[in-house]
Amino acid sequence: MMEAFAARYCQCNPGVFQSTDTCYILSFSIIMLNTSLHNPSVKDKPDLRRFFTMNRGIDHGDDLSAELLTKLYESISKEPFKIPEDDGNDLTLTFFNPDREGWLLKRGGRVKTWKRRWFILTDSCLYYFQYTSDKDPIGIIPLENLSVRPVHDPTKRYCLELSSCGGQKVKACKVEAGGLVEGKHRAYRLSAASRAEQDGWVASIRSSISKDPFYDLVTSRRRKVTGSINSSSNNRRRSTPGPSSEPQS
Ligand code: 4IP
Repeated sequence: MMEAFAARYCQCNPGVFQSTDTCYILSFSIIMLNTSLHNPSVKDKPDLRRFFTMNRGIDHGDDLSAELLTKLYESISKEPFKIPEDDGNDLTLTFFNPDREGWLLKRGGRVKTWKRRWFILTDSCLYYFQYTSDKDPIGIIPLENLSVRPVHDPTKRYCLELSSCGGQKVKACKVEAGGLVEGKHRAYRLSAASRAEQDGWVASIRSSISKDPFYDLVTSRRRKVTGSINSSSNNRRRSTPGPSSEPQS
């Protein structure tokens, strides 16, 4: 498997390594680094310098670039990679070939903290995860009847906001230890890394938003009913004589 991976990687990324063997050796080295850094039973954690030493001369006697090794080291130390277990109940296929995926900052619902989350847009839903390798999302936002627009935020750049068309709370859910709970956002505010990504997300989300005509019907009925209740209670207030006009007994 590792040989096949190395061969395919070099085919898709010509010029990165001098031979497929380099890629093959580096892949094992990355797996070892992943285990050493994230397995709690490994007490002696290698630092970047040790990772450099481990990989000395692996590119046909040459060293790989310090930039590549540093990026790999930082990426693995920030996020362990996991090999998904097949429990027969996994969503991997759902997230295969998404419409869009990438890192975004997300502002919390009640507590307005910003968290870096991995977002996947697929099947008219937006899913967010803590890590790219997580099988289960933290949250799911169905895009039906939502709208998206770029917004200005005083603290973050390249923001976009998802809100419901009728101004109600956005229907979404979160996966917590006890099971699924309802999301608490009036609007989801997200921040992208660049103007191009902001535009890309707005366009992709916009084209994934589906409209349920039944929803519009219910919203307009609800408005009508609320409107007529308000106007009849106003009328009643107007026609009810105030205390000063009450007949004197
Ligand atoms: C949390 O803040 C995180 O921002 C949550 O994001 C967010 O949930 C919470 O919003 C917010 O209170 P702290 O971690 O600082 O407590 P995440 O779940 O991605 O970690 P959302 O709904 O945005 O996922 P509320 O509304 O659940 O409080």
